[in-house]
Amino acid sequence: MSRLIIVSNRVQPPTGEGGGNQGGLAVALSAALRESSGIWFGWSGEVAEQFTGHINLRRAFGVTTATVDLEEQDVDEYYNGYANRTLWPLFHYRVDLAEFESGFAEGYERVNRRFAETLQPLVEEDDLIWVHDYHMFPLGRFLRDRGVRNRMGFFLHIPWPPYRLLMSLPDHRELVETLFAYDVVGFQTQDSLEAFHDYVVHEMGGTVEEDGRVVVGDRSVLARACPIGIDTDNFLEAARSPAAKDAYDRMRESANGRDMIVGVDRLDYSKGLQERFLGYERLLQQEEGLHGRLFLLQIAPPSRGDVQSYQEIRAGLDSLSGRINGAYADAEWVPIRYVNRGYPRDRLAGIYRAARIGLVTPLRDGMNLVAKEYIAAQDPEDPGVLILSRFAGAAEQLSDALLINPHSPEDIADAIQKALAMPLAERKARWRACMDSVEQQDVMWWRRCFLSALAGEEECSQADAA
Ligand code: GDG
Repeated sequence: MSRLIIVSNRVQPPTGEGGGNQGGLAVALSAALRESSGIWFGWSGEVAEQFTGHINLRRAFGVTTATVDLEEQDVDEYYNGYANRTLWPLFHYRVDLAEFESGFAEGYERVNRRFAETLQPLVEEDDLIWVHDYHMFPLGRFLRDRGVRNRMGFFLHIPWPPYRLLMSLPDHRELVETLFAYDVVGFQTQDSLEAFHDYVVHEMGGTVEEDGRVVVGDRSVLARACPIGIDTDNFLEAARSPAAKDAYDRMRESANGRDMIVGVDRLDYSKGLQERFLGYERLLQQEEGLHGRLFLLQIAPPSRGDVQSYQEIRAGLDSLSGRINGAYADAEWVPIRYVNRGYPRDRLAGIYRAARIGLVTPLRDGMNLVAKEYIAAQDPEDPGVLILSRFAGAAEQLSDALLINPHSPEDIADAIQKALAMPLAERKARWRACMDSVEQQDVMWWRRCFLSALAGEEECSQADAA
């Protein structure tokens, strides 16, 4: 078996305690790396006065990590700039929020060159290299320029935008060209894969072959949809832990007989939090009889606080939750419990289980692991109902959830009512269908799906992934 080198912007070594407060990518990669004897390379998250290329090698819980520090200007231009103020909004269809600064693009290129320069000496002949996400599109190109001939793959965790939208990015063509340095490119969904095909066919005059290869002139790359999953076994274990049980008991006690709706999201404008609150407000307007009988617990740990649009969404949510609570709360009931902090993973599992409804309303999301975690945490004999945005990648697999349009408050309000009234038999049937997918297409399946393609084997077919 070849050694695996995983490259991602941030490297978070496994803690050995089932996850801690890690983001989706980190949770998934810790699980994927647990069985590999490879290296996880990326930014340490630390800032140095000057970039030196010094690699900090560590080994923890079976995973070797190799990290480098970046300069402040790198962090501003590459991470807060091009990655999070240009690509992230644009790829989530928020061209109105995307900022196009030439300094960002230059910083992005410079940092990717630095990563390539630092990583290259670590690469051995038979290594497989697996690069992750929108921070790193050109890394493969720069490694090739430095003579790296290994098999290399790229996986995009966020949506790939429709081609006309992508064209609003200056240098869109250069960005897409960089993908042809890889042997395999993976997307979360069929929808993203098709959008990539569209671009290549319409903008580059390329073709899509039956075996999934996308060909432009004499270059080709295998492109496929490989939806990411959660570490289901590990999550079920966390859900059975004493901490989960304790969190469950406390939530039930504090709910005091009321139905709980739960939302758990990084505080990000792509997650549709305002739309969620407005949908819930619509329900309160429509159904006075529900006042005092349910509440929404929104857990939203802040993220990317250095970026202005994130400061704005935070302020907007503070004011919206305040307005709704001000309008509807009484001395014994508050309709929204809005919490700006994270919870340990095992306690989160108990909170999911205590919720009658999981409300997941992103305006766009590559996948959305919270939807899958909510399903995994349910009691099979009395499961809650998942309400899921059709614009989350997860909707392709979890089509038995109640699928909604997050832009419509009415749709959200109706779905909550439907979920509250849903008979046990229907809840069980919908949950079982979703759980089958969460169990079968877990993070290990995803890793096999991608790596078998990267290694040139054919272990998971496109049909499996659909
Ligand atoms: C990106 C893509 C894609 C959240 N709050 C707490 C906490 N979390 C954990 C959740 C979940 C993860 O963070 C969030 O994952 P998502 O998938 O929902 O979203 P992103 O962070 O935007 O992830 C996304 C993902 O990459 C993987 O490919 O699905 O589309 O945007 O695991 O549980 N964890 C803990 N406490 C919290 O308070 N412990």
